[in-house]
Amino acid sequence: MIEQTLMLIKPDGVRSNRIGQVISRIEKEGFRICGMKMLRLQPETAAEFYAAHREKPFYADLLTFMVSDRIVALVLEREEAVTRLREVIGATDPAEAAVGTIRKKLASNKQENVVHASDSLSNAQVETSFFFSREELLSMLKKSTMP
Ligand code: FUP
Repeated sequence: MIEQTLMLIKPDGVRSNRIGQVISRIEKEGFRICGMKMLRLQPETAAEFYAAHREKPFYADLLTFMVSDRIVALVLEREEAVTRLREVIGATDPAEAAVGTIRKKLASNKQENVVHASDSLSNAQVETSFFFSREELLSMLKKSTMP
């Protein structure tokens, strides 16, 4: 099934000039970029985005990191996009990530791990709405039906 998913290039990826490298890799993997924007997360937005981790010991540090610089948000489309993007980015901890994955190649540690990718289709929809308006989402859907 053709799906759309959300990817973030995190502050460490932006700071280390890896935006192009990450985008080049995902394009080579057959993802089509439906939407893309650079922004700096507001603390309240970061807190909501990672609300599922509120009780975790790393939560406060994670929020500080996520607002420390700009991020790039992308909506990506392809067959089985959610599962395939998770495979391409690799495990949370770069030490455990498979060879050839983005995190294995570029991530520093479990927190500064370059990219985020939605872990389910329903989360992809919720997470996309953090960054893209209804009008932007509609224009992405229209484009996706074009040849
Ligand atoms: P992932 O889905 O691979 O991004 O990983 P999780 O949903 O488990 O974690 C979300 C984010 O929490 C990670 F991207 C980075 C951060 N994290 C830490 O900072 N420390 C940890 O020990 C685990 C996760």
